[in-house]
Amino acid sequence: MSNLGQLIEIPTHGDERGSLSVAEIGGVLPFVVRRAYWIHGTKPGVARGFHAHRKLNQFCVCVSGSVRIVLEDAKGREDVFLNRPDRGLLIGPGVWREMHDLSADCVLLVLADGEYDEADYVRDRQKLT
Ligand code: T46
Repeated sequence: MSNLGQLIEIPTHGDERGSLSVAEIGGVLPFVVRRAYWIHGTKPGVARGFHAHRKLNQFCVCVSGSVRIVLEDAKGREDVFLNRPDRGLLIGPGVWREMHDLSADCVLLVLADGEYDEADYVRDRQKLT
């Protein structure tokens, strides 16, 4: 369960060949994807993130390995563990995020509703409202 983010089961088609998971607008995706990036090859013991976004919505899928994502806002803080390619985490604006304990094989795919914009980042935790 998550209150600060939304954990979403991704429709997955399995057959004798394996599995295929789908994230599409009108399905699990509440926004049109304008950017995709993925985090991989993280060095042992390294944590990432440590910011919130002013407007950006993102859908994160750990397509390989595992990661612990810490979410925080002015009301609380929680851990979300991602380790399945058929589950996504929706994170909206105003939520602080940190990525910890990324496994060596972790590939974290992030789908976003906006282009990269440094002005959208909130890097001072005290400014979370
Ligand atoms: C987020 C978490 C989950 C770009 O040039 N374009 C991009 O689209 C992104 C995302 C990053 N960059 C550059 C900016 C930095 O020089 O790539 C470098 C690493 O980015 P950053 O330090 O912001 O990476 P993380 O892992 O701390 O945060 C990223 C996203 O930036 C952020 O939006 O929510 O993953």
